[in-house]
Amino acid sequence: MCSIDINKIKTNPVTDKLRSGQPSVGTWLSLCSPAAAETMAHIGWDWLVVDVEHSPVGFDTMVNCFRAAQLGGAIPMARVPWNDTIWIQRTLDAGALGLVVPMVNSAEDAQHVVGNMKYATRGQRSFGGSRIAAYIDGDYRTWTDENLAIIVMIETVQAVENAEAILATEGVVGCFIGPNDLALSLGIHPRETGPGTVHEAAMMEVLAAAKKTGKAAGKHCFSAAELNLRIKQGFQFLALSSDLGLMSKAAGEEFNAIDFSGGASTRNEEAGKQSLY
Ligand code: 3PY
Ligand code: MG
Repeated sequence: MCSIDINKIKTNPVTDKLRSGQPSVGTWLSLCSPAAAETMAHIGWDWLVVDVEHSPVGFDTMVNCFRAAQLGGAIPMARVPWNDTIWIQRTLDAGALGLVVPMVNSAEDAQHVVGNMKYATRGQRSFGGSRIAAYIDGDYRTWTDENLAIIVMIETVQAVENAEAILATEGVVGCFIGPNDLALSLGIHPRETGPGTVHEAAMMEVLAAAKKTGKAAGKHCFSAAELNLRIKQGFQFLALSSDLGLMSKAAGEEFNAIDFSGGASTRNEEAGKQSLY
C-alpha cells in the first residue's frame, strides 16, 4: 500500500497554550471558501474559526473548511450561531476541535455550553463519533475531556457583570469579547471604543475576571497593532480580522494605489472599509 504521512493530533495546541498562559492567535473564516481556509492555514495562524453565526456558510462547506484548515496545519474551530445543543453537537461531530459560543451571559449559560461539549458523565453530548476521531492520537472520546477548546463569548453588559462566574465555570477554557455586540449593549456605536471609553473599562473588567479565575481572556481585534497591545495587556485568545476583512482591506489599499489619472477607473475612498472583520 502506498500512503502519505498525516501526523496524528496528540493534544490540542490551542487549549495547551491558553492553559499555560500563552497567547494564541487566529483569524475568522467568513468567505465560506475551503480554498481561502487552506491559504489562510498556510499563513501560520494557530487556529481558524469558521464563522457560522455571521456568514452564510453551509454545513458541507464548513466541513470542507475544517478539512482545509487541518491540511494546512491550523486547528479547525467554529463559532456556532447560538448556544444551542444541536448546533454544538453537530459542529463537533463535523470535526471542530474547539468552539466559540456567542452570547454567554451567565454561569448557567456557560454550564450549558460545557455540558453540550462533553460526554457523560461530565456532560450530555451524545456519542455518535466524529469524522476527526481518525486524526486523533488515542481515543477521541476521552481526548475531548481535556482537549476541546471551550471558548465562551462575553459581549453584553450582563455578561461583563457575570464574567467571573462565567469564567469560573468548570470546563470553560477561556472567553472571547465580541467588541461590536458589547458596544451595542453599552448603548454606544461600535466605533466609539478604545482607551478612556466605557467599552475599554468593560473589557478590563473581563480581563481582571480572567486573571482571577486563571482562565484565558480573548478579543476580536481590528489590526495587528491592536492585537500586539492586547497581548501586552494579558489577553490570550486573539483573532485578527477575518479572511473577508483582510482580503477587502488589501484589495482596497491596492486598488487605491492605482494611478487613475488616465481615467482607468475611479478612486473609492470607502474601498476595503465596509467590513468590520
Ligand atoms: C462582535 O464584535 O460582536 C463579535 O461577535 C466579534 O466576533
Ligand atoms: Mg457578536
